[in-house]
Amino acid sequence: MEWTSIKTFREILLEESDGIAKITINRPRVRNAFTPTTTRELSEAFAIVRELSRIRVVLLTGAETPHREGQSREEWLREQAFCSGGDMNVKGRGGYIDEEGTPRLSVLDVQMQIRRLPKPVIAMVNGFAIGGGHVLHVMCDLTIASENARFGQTGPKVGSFDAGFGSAYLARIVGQKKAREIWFMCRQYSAAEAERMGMVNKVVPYEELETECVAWARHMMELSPLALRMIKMGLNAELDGQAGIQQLAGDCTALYYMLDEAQEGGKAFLEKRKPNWDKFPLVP
Ligand code: 2NE
Repeated sequence: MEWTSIKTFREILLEESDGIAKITINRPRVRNAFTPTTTRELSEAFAIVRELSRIRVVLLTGAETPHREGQSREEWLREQAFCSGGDMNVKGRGGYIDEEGTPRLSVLDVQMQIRRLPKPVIAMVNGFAIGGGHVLHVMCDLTIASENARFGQTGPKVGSFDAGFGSAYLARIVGQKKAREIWFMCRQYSAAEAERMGMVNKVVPYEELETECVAWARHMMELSPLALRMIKMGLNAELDGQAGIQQLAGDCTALYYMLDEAQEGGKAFLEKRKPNWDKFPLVP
């Protein structure tokens, strides 16, 4: 794939190719851990891809570490990361400290953006998906992982936790017992184990990861975008209570506005007459 930059950031890359956007967390020296700068940039990137109608599917991934001299391929593969969660260097009281000294947990906003993005998001998990990085993959609609990927939570080991989507939604995917095991034991799981648990859709060799994700994206791009959007919001609504219903209902309102019946109401108001609903008989 030839990727073209959409916008330059400090800690992420935002690129596109043929209707697919790729967002890459670009801090490989720390296994792509995120700072408040990373999450602010991720939020901006997700806002940009939401607005761009030519973008139909989004990939989220982590940057590769450079190959070091004398390092075997296996050693290099073991270093790769999707995201290792919050950057412990800036974890302070009340959150991750931004450059102005304000503590933030702004990755929660990124999680919501992924959940509400009206387009499919694929987590392209190329290595460690740990802590808050694990939650990011859980939030994505689909996860495709390379064989070297490792999954797990560390929160209770390092003085943190995500009892929101990171636990509750995880439990909807892997079941309560497994979700409790993942959080209570803080172990790591292989890509094959993650696939067996149902939190990974497909596992492929490292070299094939991007090609596979692009193939899935292209397949979805042959389907009705509005149908995919409504299915995503319906699946969310079942779990998200009134906030989920609000999102699904908002999309239904947008669809309703596309009908002549909805136009008639507004027109009648402006023309100071009674609306004529008889023109729009209800189907059974
Ligand atoms: C990811 C993992 C398992 C990789 O292990 P390994 O052995 O391959 O690498 P190593 O040597 O641990 O890491 C390489 C370099 O990256 C840094 C390390 O400190 C190390 O730096 P140097 O010694 O080379 O200078 N690094 C890795 N992860 C980092 C991180 N998250 N922050 C800062 N530096 C990091 C292993 O590295 C690991 O377990 N990492 C920590 C994962 C973790 O605990 N993340 C935070 C969880 S809490 C969270 O994300 C969160 C939340 O729970 C709720 C809300 C928001 C966030």
